[in-house]
This record gives sequence, structure tokens and C-alpha cells, in this order.
Amino acid sequence: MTDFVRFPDSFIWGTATSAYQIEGAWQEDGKGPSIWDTFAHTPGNIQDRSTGDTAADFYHRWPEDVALMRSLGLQAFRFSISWPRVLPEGTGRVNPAGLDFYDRLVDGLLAAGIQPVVTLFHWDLPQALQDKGGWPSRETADAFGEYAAVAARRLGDRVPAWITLNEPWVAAFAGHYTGDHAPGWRDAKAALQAAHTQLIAHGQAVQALRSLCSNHPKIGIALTLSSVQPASQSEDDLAAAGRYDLILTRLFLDPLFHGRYPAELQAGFPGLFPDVRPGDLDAASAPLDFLGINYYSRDVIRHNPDIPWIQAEPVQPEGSPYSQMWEIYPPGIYEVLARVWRDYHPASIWITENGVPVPDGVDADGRVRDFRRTAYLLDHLVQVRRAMDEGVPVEAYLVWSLLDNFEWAYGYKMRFGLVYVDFETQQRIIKDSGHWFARVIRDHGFAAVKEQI
Ligand code: GCO
Repeated sequence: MTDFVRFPDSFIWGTATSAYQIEGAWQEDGKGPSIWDTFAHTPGNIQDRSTGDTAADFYHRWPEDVALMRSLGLQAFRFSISWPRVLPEGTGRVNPAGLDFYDRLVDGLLAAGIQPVVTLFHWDLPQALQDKGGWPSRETADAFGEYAAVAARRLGDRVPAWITLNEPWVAAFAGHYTGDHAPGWRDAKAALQAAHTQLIAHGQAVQALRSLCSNHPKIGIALTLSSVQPASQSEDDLAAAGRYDLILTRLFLDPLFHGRYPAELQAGFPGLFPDVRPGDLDAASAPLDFLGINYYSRDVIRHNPDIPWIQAEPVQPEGSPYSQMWEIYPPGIYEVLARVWRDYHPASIWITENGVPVPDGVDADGRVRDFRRTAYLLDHLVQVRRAMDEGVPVEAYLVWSLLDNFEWAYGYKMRFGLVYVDFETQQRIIKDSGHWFARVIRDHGFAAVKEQI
């Protein structure tokens, strides 16, 4: 008898995207530049020397893509608002054409029976705010609160779910410590300060959404979380994994759910601790309707004294399958869910991103046979169901991503979509994984047998 993995009828199935990665139209209809426009246009930052200038041309093709979503039976579509498309200088002057675009998109999704899940910030900070200091500057938190209010006033009567920030850890550390992401800084103290300012900003946005959205929407945040494990049981590796988890996980979850930073943070990283003022975290720890978790893989950590300030680094475990970017480790999504539920007890958890890059190609018959992506999704959904069976309140699963898109510093080298995009012609082809996911939504589950994929 084949096991059928069944989810509740109320479970929300959808996909996730972000503005810079799919919209294109980078200078159209009054949009101002973002730090990703600047970063991608700077030679050497993007591996295939591409940009998001056109991306998947979603800005023009969204009606066709909404029809695709409807054909798949998607119940929710997560997208982000390009902050500089709405506020070209980041604050002050509103660009009516920018707001009109999102107004039409939200109405188009609702008309198709698809819930819009709106992310306010998915890394494309207005360049004008970067020029004034960016996330390390506290004023950026005030600007974010102003931007959230503008979005809430226009869309707050219809949008059922808002996400304030996407992966503030990546915006802080890839953007300000490793420099792999915009704005390309390499400054550990700036990275921690950027993390802190984003938490203040999150609190301001929650207050704006709670007060201005007339339809009382669900409000959450989307964090990148991984199952952090020591490479060995040596004291050094155990301590290194603890420090890594402190920075990746507890730096955000402790303030959000406990209203304070972990004591080890100040002790563990002297001289780097951010400028925290009384009351900074009060709004940040306001109750949330859901915690969004973006899960991709685990982090196996060993001690390395040569790594500045954290003395820890990820290793690549042998014996595991790998995608083009990470180890494929499905039990990790269960481990993350179980830990977050145990330590933070969120009211609800949404998987706001889960997916895998596969070097997809179109076969002679026009099909994209991305079996590895379907197998990845199936294996991770089995682990999500395992956590739910233990009482973890997972209520949504959004695949990253609907469309192949601009994968940040990798450019277009990494394909994550359930729908293939030919970036020369902008043709869309639903991949085998997209057809499988449509059946999962229809049947509220799937047979846990890969031969039937
Ligand atoms: C992230 C971002 C997405 C990425 C996706 C694949 O989680 O890093 O939210 O924008 O494209 O995760 O790396």
C-alpha cells in the first residue's frame, strides 16, 4: 500500500517570488534605482554579467503569469513590492504609476482566486536611502515605516497577508559582511547594525500595517533558517556551531519572540554589538500572525580560528546529494520546524520558501523533465507533514519559485521555477514539477512514491 501524505483542506499552497528577480522594467514608469540595480550594473558582481533590467519581464507579462498560476490551481502567490517603484527616493514623493501596478496585480490575483502574499522588503533598498547610510543608519527604519504606511493605505483593504522583511540576515551579512550581495560592504559591525535597524524597521511596519489595514490581514516576517549542526562533537566544533546559530537564528528569533538579544551575543562578539537604544525592540517583538521560514539546507559547522570574529565555517558533508548550490538534506526542514516550535512557539508557521536549482532543459517534445526538483519538494513535504504530526502549526507551503528568475550574484545560472522561462523569448513552459505540484494542490497531498512522479 503506497503511503498517501495528506494535508488539511485548509492548508495553503502557493509559490514565492521577489520584485527584483522577476519584474524587470528597472527604469520604467517613474521607478527609482535600487541598490540591486546599482550592484548588478557594477562589473564583477554578477557571475554571468547579467542584471535584473528585464528579468522575467513580469512587470509587463503578469496577466499571462496570473493565468498560469490559475491553471496550476495555486491558492497563494507571494511577491514583493519594489520599494523604489513606489517611493523613488525611498521616502516622500510617491510614484502613482508604481502603486497602480501593484493595485492592478493584487486585483488580478484576487479575481483569479489567488491570495496575494505581499513582501514589503526583498533586498531592493532604494539607492537614495543607501546614499544616506542604508540599513546601518537608524533613519532607514523610519523610512521603512513610512513606506509600509503608503502600501497599507493603498492595498490594506484587500491584501490578506503581509511579510515585512525577507531574510534580514542575508540583507545584513551578505550585503554588509561578505559583500556578495548589494550594497557589497565588508564590515562586520555594519552587518550587525544593519540587522538591528531591520528589526526596528520590522516593528515600525507591523505598527503601520496593524493601524492602517482595514481588512485585519495576517502579518509575518520571512527568515532564512537552517538546521545548524557541529561537524564533530569536539568542544571547538560544538562552540563554533553555537556561535553560528547565534548569528543566523537567535539574532532575529530572540528579539522577535523574546523581546531581547541573547546574552551570549554581547559577550560573544565584543566591539561588534550594535547600537541598541531603550525601546528599540519593543515594537519588533509585537505579536505576529505567522513566522515565515525559508528553508533550503542545513549548515554543518566546524571551528576555524582563522575566520574573523566568528571562528566558524560551514563544511560540505560527504555522502549527501548536492544541488548546484547546497546539500540536499530534507530532514533539516523538520529539524528547523521542531526547534523553532520548541524554543519560540509561534502562533503559526508558513514555509515561505523551499525549492532547489536544477539545470533544467527543454526536451525535443517541449517538456522539462525536472524529476530532481519534484523529488526535492516531495521529500521536504514529507518532513513538513512529520513536523505537523508532532503538533507544529504549519499552515502554508510556498515553493521557491513560480518562474525561473534572477538568482542574485549567480544571475540566470540557477533555475528554481516550477515554470521554465526562455529568457531570450520570455516563453513560459510549465515543468513536470509544476504539473506535479498542481496535482498535490488538487488532491491535498501526494503518494510518497517517486516512481509515480
Ligand atoms: C532567499 C531569497 C530568494 C532566493 C532563493 C534561492 O531565500 O535567498 O529569498 O530571493 O532567490 O532563496 O536562493
